[in-house]
Amino acid sequence: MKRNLVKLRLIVLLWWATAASTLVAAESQTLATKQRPEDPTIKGEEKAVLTQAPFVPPPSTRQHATKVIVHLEVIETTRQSADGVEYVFWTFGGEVPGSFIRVREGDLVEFNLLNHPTSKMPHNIDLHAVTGPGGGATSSFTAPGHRSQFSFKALNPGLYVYHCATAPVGLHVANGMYGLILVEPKAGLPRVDREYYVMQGEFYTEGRYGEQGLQPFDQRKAEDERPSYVLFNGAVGSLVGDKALKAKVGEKVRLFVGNGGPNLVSSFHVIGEIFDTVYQEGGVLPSQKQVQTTLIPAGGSAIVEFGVEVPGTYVLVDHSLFRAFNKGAVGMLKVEGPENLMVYTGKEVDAVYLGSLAEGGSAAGRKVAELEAARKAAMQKNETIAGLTKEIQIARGKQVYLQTCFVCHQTEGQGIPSQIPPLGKSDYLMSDTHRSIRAVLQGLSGEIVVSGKTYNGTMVPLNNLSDHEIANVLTFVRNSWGNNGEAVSAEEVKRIRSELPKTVTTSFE
Ligand code: HEC
Ligand SMILES: [Cu+2]
Repeated sequence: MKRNLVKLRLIVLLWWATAASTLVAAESQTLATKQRPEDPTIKGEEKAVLTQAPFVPPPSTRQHATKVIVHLEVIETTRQSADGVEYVFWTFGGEVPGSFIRVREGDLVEFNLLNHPTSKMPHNIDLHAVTGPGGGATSSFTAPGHRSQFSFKALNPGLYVYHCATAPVGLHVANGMYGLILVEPKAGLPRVDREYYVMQGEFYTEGRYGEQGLQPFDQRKAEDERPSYVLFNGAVGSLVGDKALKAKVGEKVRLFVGNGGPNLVSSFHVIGEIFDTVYQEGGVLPSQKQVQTTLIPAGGSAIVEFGVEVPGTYVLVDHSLFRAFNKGAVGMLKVEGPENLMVYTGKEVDAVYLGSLAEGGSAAGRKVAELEAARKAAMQKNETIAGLTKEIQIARGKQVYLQTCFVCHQTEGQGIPSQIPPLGKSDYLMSDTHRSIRAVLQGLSGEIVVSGKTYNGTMVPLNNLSDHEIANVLTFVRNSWGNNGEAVSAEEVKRIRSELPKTVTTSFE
């Protein structure tokens, strides 16, 4: 395996060494022989404003075409794709997705592709907005430490994907080499209050979702189209918590949504919203109104617009739901503002309907308590280790919380009055660790009293979470929003899981 890699590197090195020398030679030739004829429609020039997702450059106020100079740098970089999970991303502009480029129909785009000297691979760019062979790919093949330049006229307005097209193309795209370029129609797009950039892409790693450490690319999984991650903007949690998209009640939001693939088609949906307008496949005609879910092909895009009338958290998903809840394709839009009861009342009636799922066994609970006490005593002897482990668990647990629990218990653990109990300052949570582990493993229903208030709802079992995930998320909630408690260990969770009645645990696995 290692030896093969070395061999591959050598071949690649040789390949770009030759490619680079041809390029240098080609450049002097190109400069000598190819002269772009004067274009009377182009007035002046400007440097393109590039932004990283989720941000979008401002619309142009120009009434004429100009020469827009783009400098896009390719950087190969190791980054977190999820908490504790690293991946070597190949990027346009240092991030996944690549920088957003915005030009106007009729502009002359002078495109400069720079490949950072620390890169190991040559790269190029195929912009779907280009009319010309390879969308620019053939003119932009660039060895590490080199720059290529070519120019194109943005003839067709629309929202276009760009991506690397260097062989093996699938690998370059799978490593994150894609982004969006908007060629705005001459008349511009209708005015909105907020514009954001969201791009989906899937990742194929040797480890399963969440497996810690630096994860190598898995060619076999890529061929079989079995990704371990399906992500918005290149990382699990890139659009949740304090990184969520923001808007205010009454505003109009426009999302420029792309799909880098390399394989999957996205069923893009915002939970709790209806797209007032969709520009299907990134074209410039508002092609459909009142859409729930829009398909975005691999290597394609869509523009969606909607007004936000009701405050709250709206969740962006790929509605192929296991991708959302098990592979990372979740983002959030947080809308602030006054309640709007005319449009949405919140829950009005909460009557018991579901049969109750009993709480966990009691004899088993006692035995666990004894073992637990012994373990805790042993652990407390080494405080530094205990403290550090806890910090790490809290950080990891936050990720689990923001993916699994926040939908009900809300982002700040505040719950929903008379429906979902709070986790912040919850005596129910803090007084009995084992009970809270069982709550997650088995679910919880029937009347409970949390900090003096009675709740009678149903929490579904969440035993698809691993022992580590449950331990971490409980450690996080037991140490957030005013809570201050001991860490919960994966061993504790494992033990309790193994002692639960089998009928409950297995039916959800
Ligand atoms: C589908 C909604 C839902 C999800 C998701 C959910 N819960 Fe709950 N949770 C509830 C409801 C409802 C109750 C109250 C049950 C009752 O009334 O008997 C509850 C109760 C609890 C309690 C005990 C009461 C308290 O406030 O201390 C804990 C602890 C808890 N949940 C933790 C979690 C954790 C941790 C997660 C994520 C791993 C989670 N819940 C995910 C709905 C949910
Ligand atoms: Cu590339």
